[in-house]
Amino acid sequence: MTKSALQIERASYQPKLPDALKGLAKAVEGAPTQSVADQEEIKKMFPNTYGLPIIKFESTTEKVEIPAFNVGVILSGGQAPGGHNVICGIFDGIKKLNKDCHLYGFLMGPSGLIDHKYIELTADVIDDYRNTGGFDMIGSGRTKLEKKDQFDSGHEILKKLNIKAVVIIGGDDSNTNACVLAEYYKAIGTGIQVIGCPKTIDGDLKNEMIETSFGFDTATKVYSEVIGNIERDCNSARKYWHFIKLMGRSASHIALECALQVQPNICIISEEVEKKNMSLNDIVTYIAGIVAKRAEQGKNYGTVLIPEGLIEFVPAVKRLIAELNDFLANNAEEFSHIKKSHQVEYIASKLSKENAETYSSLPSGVARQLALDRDPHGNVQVSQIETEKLLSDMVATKLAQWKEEGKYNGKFSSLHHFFGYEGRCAAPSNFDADYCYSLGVAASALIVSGKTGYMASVRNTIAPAEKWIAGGVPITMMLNMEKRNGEMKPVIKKALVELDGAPFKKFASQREKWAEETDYVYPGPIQYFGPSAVCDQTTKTLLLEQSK
Ligand code: FBP
Repeated sequence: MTKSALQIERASYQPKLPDALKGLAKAVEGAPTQSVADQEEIKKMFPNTYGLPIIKFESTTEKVEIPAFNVGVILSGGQAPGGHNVICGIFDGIKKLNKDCHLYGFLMGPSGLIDHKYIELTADVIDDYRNTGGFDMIGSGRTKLEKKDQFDSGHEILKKLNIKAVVIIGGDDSNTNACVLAEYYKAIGTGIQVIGCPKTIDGDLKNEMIETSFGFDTATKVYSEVIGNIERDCNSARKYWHFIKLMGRSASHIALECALQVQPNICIISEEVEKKNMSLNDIVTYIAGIVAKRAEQGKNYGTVLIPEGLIEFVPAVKRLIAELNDFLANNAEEFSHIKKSHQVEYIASKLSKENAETYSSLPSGVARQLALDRDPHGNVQVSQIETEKLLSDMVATKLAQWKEEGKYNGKFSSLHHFFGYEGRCAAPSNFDADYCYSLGVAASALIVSGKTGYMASVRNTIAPAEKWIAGGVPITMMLNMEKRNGEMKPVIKKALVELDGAPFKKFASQREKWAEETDYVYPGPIQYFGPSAVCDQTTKTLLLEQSK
């Protein structure tokens, strides 16, 4: 493998660990837990893994002989910076307990477990990937682990490789699957443990016990760097409005974090759009209003941040998507025979009157995109919907109308960007490198403590790493019932932006000033070497949320 100078230097970076994980750790159990909602139903579905206590690790000097054991690991879903360090943490964690332990990586996501595709992760492999971005060590995939025959096929290979525990590194959907698998393996008495790890750049896998998902820190730093560069270009040329869509699926955490970092003229937050029951036209009027105001000051330029899931949060579109999801789930066979050119018309003819009207009012490109295949977890593939173009076209039309009415006399020229894939495989920031490595070591400690159905957790993350609190949280604690592919299912509750939370409040208190003045901030690239104040800073979201 040919390596860049940064990769070579970075390979020797020793991630920081919480004190409790530096030597030997013992698991201290807290009080029993409950799911966030639908307790009775979830308890019934998870009789073996419901109500487990929270685990906190404390360092111990008590040395116990641990017989060698084997572990399997899976990377699941979208890439997020730091995934390799979780695997390195698991490897170092189990080798510290017994040097004869082995680690196996299942290839290309959960399908590797089902299809028995794996490699052994030896020290040579691991050392090549320390502190690197990407998931290319073993690849990732979005196969949904949900059926008994998949679990049984997985069990066969786990038994054959004498694997004691499997670690699933994934987002809310993948950790939901980890929970279901843990319950199944416990129920049939396999003795195989399943541990989850909180991954996703989207930042929407968080709750009282999981402060942040890994990858959010690095990805938002990469996006903020490039948005900052665009802002500087914008403020130099002074002739374009830049419409920038940002990844993040449903939640607007990425857009909000970037807004806090770069202070754009406009940032739309989907959760606010929903709360205020805004229509697409209301959003367009809001943006056009700011464009017009800046034009009065001779500023025919600016930056607009748009979360990729926005369209799903416009209440009328949300109602439409809910009906569309049910319709597509129940009529997949019939729909597959409809010619592409007739699909929009066909769908409109099957929907309720209100939703058919909303559907027909959407530009045909967006209407077609909403009818596209869902991902294996039933999600609309929002990264493929070009909201940034849709909005800038609608703003241009509105401004042209205002011009005719004599309400606006500026120039409007727009450029479009979509930042998402650019940030998912970046070399992890110090925060993500440390956090991920700690999660991996915590996962190995959960395994040796005999736990299953737990997500590795590291808390107190705005303190220096040695003061971080490592442990495990029962995944059933995060579950609630939601409709997926037309059926009610137990799933991890997605964390959306809270409008009464500190990050949104901070943004809301500043946005009018940022809209009219030009007060851009240029964060620059992630720094891997240098003063801690520059290299170890975490996200503004985490700082604001945790500095209560
Ligand atoms: P995860 O939820 O699996 O972490 O994926 C995050 C994400 O990057 C979303 O922000 C985006 O909408 C989606 O993946 C894109 O999916 P794909 O990689 O399949 O194109």
